[in-house]
Amino acid sequence: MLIKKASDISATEITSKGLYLNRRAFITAAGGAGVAAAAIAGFRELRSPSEVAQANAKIEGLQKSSFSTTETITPYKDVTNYNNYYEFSTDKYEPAGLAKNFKTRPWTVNVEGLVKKKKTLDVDSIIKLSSPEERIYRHRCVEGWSIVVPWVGFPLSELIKQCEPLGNARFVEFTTIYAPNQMPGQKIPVLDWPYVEGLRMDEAMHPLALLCFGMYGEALPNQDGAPLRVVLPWKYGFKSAKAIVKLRFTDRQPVNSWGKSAPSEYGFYSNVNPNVDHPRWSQASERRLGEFRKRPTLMFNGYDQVASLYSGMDLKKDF
Ligand SMILES: Nc1nc2c(c(=O)[nH]1)N[C@H]1C(S)=C(S)[C@@H](COP(=O)(O)O)O[C@H]1N2
Ligand SMILES: [Mo]
Repeated sequence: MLIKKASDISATEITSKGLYLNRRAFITAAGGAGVAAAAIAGFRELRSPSEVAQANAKIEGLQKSSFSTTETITPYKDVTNYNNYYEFSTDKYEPAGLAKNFKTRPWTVNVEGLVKKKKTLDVDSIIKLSSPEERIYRHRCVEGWSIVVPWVGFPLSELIKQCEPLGNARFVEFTTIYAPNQMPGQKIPVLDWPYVEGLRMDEAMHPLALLCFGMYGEALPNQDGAPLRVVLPWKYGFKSAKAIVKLRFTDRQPVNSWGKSAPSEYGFYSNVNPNVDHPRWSQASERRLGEFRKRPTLMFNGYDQVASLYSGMDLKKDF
């Protein structure tokens, strides 16, 4: 992963935050009391799958989450124009343009490995499994920048339960689509494609782990991982794989793409940890997109709820 200069990141926070607030006002006005009532009753009011497939389609009936931070949300413009998505490009400004025509429908997700029954799920049936929530999470990239994003999705555990993993499944592995004709970065061997990530089962089942298909009240933009990604706010960003086509349950720790390419730099756990530096840079502080000052990085990115998952582990060794 490359390091960007501070001057590479724009800082037009005020304008874009206004834009975000307007979006919110629009969503509320459009939804009205019906949506609020539906949210209370626990119904989801997603639009039809074909509409959700369209970038910028509004997702209605969003439930608020007690896991959300109240910190200032990063401007939509920054979150959608500064992306790590090596399948498209190693230049963070390029995925927004290069992913414009990426095909996210039809889309299926294969469920393999240690499960009761292997199956193929359509992404739109996955999206309908549970009520969509808005989760405003901090997200910390291993390279030292952070963002605050109102993701849309539901707990990853809901999907895992549907997969019916066997008792000996200890890990879940996520694989991203391999489509070099659509993803120019996959023609370059920067990583061993397709992109693979993994979690221990108890991490994947933790209520903070989000299966994500939207952001800012809308369907996920292609450059942010449409149609389906995971979001793991206590881990460095690269653990949150985009454009997932496969879930494989296994009894062995998966070999993830970044760990394979540079094992001394990117560990399997990759929990945000200000006390364990990357071999080439400090992880003690971070810069939020849209800001100039540095802020201290927090253990588990401030998500202390996950600490018990790692009790008894040496997080300097299992970094
Ligand atoms: N398939 C895939 N998923 C990926 C990546 C990638 O290159 N390919 N980059 C990761 C990294 S390093 C980060 S920081 C986040 C960035 O997510 P965002 O662009 O939505 O902010 O996506 C992660 N998921
Ligand atoms: Mo990252």
